[in-house]
Amino acid sequence: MSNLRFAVGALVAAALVFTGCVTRPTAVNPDLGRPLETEPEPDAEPAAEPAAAEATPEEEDPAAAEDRTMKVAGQEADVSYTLVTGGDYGGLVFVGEGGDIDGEVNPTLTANPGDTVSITLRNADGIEHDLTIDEFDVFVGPVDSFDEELTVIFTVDEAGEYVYYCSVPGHRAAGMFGALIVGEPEEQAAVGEPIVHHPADLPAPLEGREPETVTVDLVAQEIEGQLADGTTMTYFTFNGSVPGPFIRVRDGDTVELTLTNDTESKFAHSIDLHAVNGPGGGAVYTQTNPGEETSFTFTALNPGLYVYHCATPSVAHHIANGMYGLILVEPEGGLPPVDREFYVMQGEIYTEQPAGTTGHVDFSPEKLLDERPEYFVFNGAVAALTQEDNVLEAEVGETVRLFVGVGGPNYTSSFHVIGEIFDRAYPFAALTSEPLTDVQTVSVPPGGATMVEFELEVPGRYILVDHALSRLERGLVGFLMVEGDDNPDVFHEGIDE
Ligand SMILES: [Cu+2]
Repeated sequence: MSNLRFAVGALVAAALVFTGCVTRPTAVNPDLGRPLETEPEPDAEPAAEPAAAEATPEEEDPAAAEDRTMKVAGQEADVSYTLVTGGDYGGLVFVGEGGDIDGEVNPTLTANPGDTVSITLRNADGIEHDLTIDEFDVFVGPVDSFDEELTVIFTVDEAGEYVYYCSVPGHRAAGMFGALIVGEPEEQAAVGEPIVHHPADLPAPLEGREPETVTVDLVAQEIEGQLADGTTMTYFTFNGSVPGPFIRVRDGDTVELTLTNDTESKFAHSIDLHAVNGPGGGAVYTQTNPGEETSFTFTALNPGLYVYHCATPSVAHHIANGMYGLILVEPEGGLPPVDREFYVMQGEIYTEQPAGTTGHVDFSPEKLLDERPEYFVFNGAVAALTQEDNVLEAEVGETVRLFVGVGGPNYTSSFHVIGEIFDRAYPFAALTSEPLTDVQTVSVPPGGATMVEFELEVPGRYILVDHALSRLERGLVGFLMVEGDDNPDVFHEGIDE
């Protein structure tokens, strides 16, 4: 996840929330621990009784209830931690107090198997919170008034990585979670195939050639791909990358398309190209079982920049897992020449495990239906286009064209390049309409695209974002690195005398 950290660090913004949100590992290891005598009663109505009753092992013993330090029921904890909520740090986080975790946001807590662990939770923001660890049936809280403090002691039986979090609705999602590591932390980092489609990997302009017959061969491949540092998921791809290949034809071309579904696939796949006039955009002819091949032919009648995607049910699932791309149908005479062209697509990723989990993560059908992605990505992976190998590169004085599409499946992009203005923007990728000029942000719907062009006047780093900027913190960011001489007439520090 260091890539995402890097990117966000560069922006400074909301660093705390980011840290809480995506850097903490999760493990799902049910039934590995037992609570000490305490009966956490997760179903109990928390407000009905003094909260201390929930947090101390022997509810009948007032002495134990009052002693909220290290000892509960005569037992001393082997390790003890104090976490305070929010406070000066702002935002929905736990902050460590004392010891090695002092001042750390959502600190990683550690213990050895067999230890008794004491966690004291103190309210420092006056908002209701608790601390929950599912595997150990730990629930301490609620603490809902300023300086209210509760302690829980429990035994950790088995090595593993667990998550502590606040179960107040929305608080975990907002960043109130961290890791409890029992024993030696498992090496969970997973390595998968690189699936990021390089943004400069697209065919050259057709330079006004005459219509012809074009062959397009696509292979549906299911790949264990790299989602983030240490994190992999099963992608569905066209030709092994997200997005799939950039298909470039011209108005009037006859396109002969063949779709092969890899023998290793577990799912059928297909293709719907929005550039097609005909049912399903080709999906009616291309439902393809693993190891099989289908084909169809279409004539490109409408110039424009179009999304293509898999259209095999559940279509949203196949799209979310990476099966989308762009097809450009150049108008007669081609597009005006530019110095650089780039290919960028936005998508959402829905995983069972929260963002930041390392290891293999699983697709979540529930989160897909609820439209609650864990990640937003350009070109398939977390902060993919900030990585050295995959940044967009250009030079001062050059004209840049971005082909931008949204695979989605659900979220409209407010596409923006921090530090630049689109000299020309083609809303909805309507390339035969006059462009808008001098545009800051373009709206790109799922299953839609846009084409923007701008000249670069000043060197430096420009940042591709969806200006719904919460998504940046879930992985949606890219860099355009521009080299060249400074241009103080346009941009410089300070004010001239
Ligand atoms: Cu598919």
